[in-house]
Amino acid sequence: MTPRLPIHLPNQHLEKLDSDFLYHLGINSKTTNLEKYFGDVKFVCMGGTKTRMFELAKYLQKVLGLNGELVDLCEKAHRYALYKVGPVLCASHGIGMPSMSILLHEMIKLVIYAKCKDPIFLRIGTSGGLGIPIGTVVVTKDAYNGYIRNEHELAILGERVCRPAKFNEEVYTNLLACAEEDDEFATILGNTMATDDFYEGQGRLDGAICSHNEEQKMTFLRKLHDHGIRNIEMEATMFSSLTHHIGIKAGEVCVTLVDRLKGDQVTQSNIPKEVLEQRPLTMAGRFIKKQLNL
Ligand code: R2B
Ligand code: URA
Repeated sequence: MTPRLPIHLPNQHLEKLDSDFLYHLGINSKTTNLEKYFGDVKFVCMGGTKTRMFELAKYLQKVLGLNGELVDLCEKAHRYALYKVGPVLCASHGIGMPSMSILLHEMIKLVIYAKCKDPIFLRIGTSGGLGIPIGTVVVTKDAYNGYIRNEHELAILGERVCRPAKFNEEVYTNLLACAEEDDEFATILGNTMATDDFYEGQGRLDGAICSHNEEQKMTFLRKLHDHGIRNIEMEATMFSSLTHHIGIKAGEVCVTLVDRLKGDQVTQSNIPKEVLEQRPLTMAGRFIKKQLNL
């Protein structure tokens, strides 16, 4: 099959570089044989924390019948953690779009330099739900920014640049199809809002400052619900727009930790956090297994 991924990224300046130092990964494109170490990568999974990505890597070893010591390949750079399990990379991205965008730029360049064939990028995360039971897994269709627009906005050279924030239809359809009848949780397709702030940006009343009231918050949250938004997190617009712009297939699957129509504090659930956090990992495991025809 011919790879869909373009050989050249939409950045002609990269062609003039003799070597590219992926600074936050601590990897040099010239001194590391990227094709040898990463050429077989088919999936790049990203999630907020190092611990969760380690758990994902361990879980994927089980799912794929692989073993061996899991080594953080980016430990020396002291920023993100990166584990490799057969054809899957598991990387932590931190909180929010600035942090994830740095990782994403460097991971995309890494898979391009390594000549990976048509890799799929997934974000496996946590979120706040809107009118759905805590613990529901939301597969994202379209991502909305803090202005309730289906786009990602970025300041470049002092100008406002907006790009569509769309996930790949084939990926979200296949992710959704990974739900199983006897799952203890529901999996739904919905739109996701990504904000640049956990407190005021997500309409919370419990930040260190707040100048809106309960009624204004509820009006805002109901408006989001009317846009088909079922969960709120902090990365989806950047992630979907960057991958869509390049033509990389990407998807996002998140568990909800709170129902924002019922409150702001992430303490409502009597289901342990580890059980909730395992759910999107399970979905990712099933997706990868199916894609590999295992
Ligand atoms: C979900 O959880 C984090 C904030 O607590 C953030 O990274 C996100 O998107
Ligand atoms: N992550 C978020 O960004 N918001 C929530 O409400 C919960 C997790």
